[in-house]
Amino acid sequence: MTARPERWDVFCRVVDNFGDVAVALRLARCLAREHGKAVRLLLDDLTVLARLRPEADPALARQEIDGIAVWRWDAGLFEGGAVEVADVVVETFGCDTPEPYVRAMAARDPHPRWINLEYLSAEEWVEGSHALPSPHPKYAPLTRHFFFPGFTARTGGLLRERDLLDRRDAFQADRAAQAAFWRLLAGAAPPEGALKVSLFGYAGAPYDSLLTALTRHAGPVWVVAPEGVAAAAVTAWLRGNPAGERGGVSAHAVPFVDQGRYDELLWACDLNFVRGEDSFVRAQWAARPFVWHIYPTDDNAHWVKLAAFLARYTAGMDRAHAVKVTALWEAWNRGDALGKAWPAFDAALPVAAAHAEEWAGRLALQPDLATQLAGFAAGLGG
Ligand code: TRH
Repeated sequence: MTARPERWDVFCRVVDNFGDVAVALRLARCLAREHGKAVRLLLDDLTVLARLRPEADPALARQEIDGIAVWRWDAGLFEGGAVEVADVVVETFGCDTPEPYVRAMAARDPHPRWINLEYLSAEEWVEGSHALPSPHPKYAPLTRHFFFPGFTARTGGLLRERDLLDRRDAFQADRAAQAAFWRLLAGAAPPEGALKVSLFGYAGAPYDSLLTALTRHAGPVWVVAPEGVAAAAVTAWLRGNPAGERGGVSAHAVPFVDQGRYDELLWACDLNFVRGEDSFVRAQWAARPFVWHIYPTDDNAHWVKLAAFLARYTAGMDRAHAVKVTALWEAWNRGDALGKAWPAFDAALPVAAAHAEEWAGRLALQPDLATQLAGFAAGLGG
């Protein structure tokens, strides 16, 4: 008789925006599809899921998406009744597993393995904290382990579907597929030789200054901004039109696309402006130059995180180009005018493009996060 698949519960509480759900959904999908786990994803807000996966119905308390069970994590979901806990419990971004569920974990023998998946950071201290145990103060010896994504061998790696890079390479080599993608998304294909740019960021980025600076690019520019802050900025720059042309820049505010299409957008562009955590990682797998708008935090800790990633990312570049990339990223995150930083960055794009490919190739040498997490859980026994 074949053993039943190992049961994993992944908890995710939506803090803000899309990334928390995006990461949890991607992880759950990899664990189910690539590691044969029976995964239940518990989300406190299904509206974000429905944006990323339009076939999800935010009204349903339970549904199946991409081969995983998705439950709405309502308050009291685990109150007053037998709670069936999983073999492995993953709480994402410190979302705190519900107390009745923790009690049931402590009562089960053997205890489920319990892992907290942390936010991604390139800071040095992450390596020293990755995989550390923390016995529960009330239910010890029940123990939670901290699992950190990251860019080095002493971290948990990055989410990367097994077929992602092959699908990327096939799409980037297929001009017909790209033309079809552009026609579907923007109603037309970019002009031959255009610099193709995708825009996704937070309020406060200097979108208007970027679009105006792009009119100075030597050759046509094609800009696409999915629905949100960037799309509103494009429409404002086009004086109220969602699509149009100014100074050699053809700009398009387009609908928000599903996660699969968003990867294709990143693969089809020559330069991607991204934000948060998931699009930030997806842009790195696209192996194209990118600019990261980091999620700003009130304590300004995001500047330390930005600098830490830039230090790692530019370490392999010659200093002159590293300075230009850093200057544009910092200006973008500060909301500064780009009149000076953009031309220098533009001139460095060919070098940045080669570097982006080398960086993606280097990252791909690491085992992916789902594989490392499954291996880590197996190593915890139980
Ligand atoms: O939406 P975000 O700003 O989410 C952020 C991050 O998760 C950050 O770590 C967290 O601290 C903060 O929320 C609270 O950025 P992120 O992480 O890039 O998630 C956006 C997701 O949306 C990503 O998976 C890409 C996807 N996306 C689409 O699927 N279609 C689209 O059209 C666009 C623009 C994005």
